[in-house]
Amino acid sequence: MSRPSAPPAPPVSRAGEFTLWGEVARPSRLTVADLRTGWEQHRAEVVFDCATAGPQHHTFEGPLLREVLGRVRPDFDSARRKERSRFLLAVSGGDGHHTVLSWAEIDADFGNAPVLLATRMDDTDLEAAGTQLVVPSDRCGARYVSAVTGIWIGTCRVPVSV
Ligand SMILES: Nc1nc2c(c(=O)[nH]1)N[C@H]1C(S)=C(S)[C@@H](COP(=O)(O)O)O[C@H]1N2
Ligand SMILES: [Mo]
Repeated sequence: MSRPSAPPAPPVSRAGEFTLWGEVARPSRLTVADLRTGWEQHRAEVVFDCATAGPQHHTFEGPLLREVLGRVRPDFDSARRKERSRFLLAVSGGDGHHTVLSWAEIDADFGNAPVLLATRMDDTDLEAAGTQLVVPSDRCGARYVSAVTGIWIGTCRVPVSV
């Protein structure tokens, strides 16, 4: 039986830089400085639970993920909600930790989750460490991927019954 293939690892990035790529019109490389200057900054005070360290309290600042992704132009007709609802996002950290979101989770017409790409955590600018995914609607910390190196956007193959 053939299994759907995972996206290949994103191209290697310099420290603090990450790649936006996949089924998009304009694949891009961005730094935390780009994130800070190119988009409106939002603030999120969050608590998430870590299985090993317990509850973690942080204040993050950064642009909304959906606004950043708008700039790379995913390969969908943005007026069509059904088309948008097919897209997935795979977010990778430099240490190999990776997770997925659906486009619909962050889309204002669906889940409308205010997911951020952080430029700052508490009193620390993230220029050197790299951006961090902030998912305020998650109870658990696993998707708060730090030192992000790549965000892949695309659709998965549809299983077809024979
Ligand atoms: N790159 C990367 N990000 C990661 C992880 C990881 O192993 N690698 N662990 C996640 C988990 S399980 C939790 S609970 C939080 C912990 O965040 P903290 O160290 O800021 O408290 O980071 C998340 N982000
Ligand atoms: Mo965790």
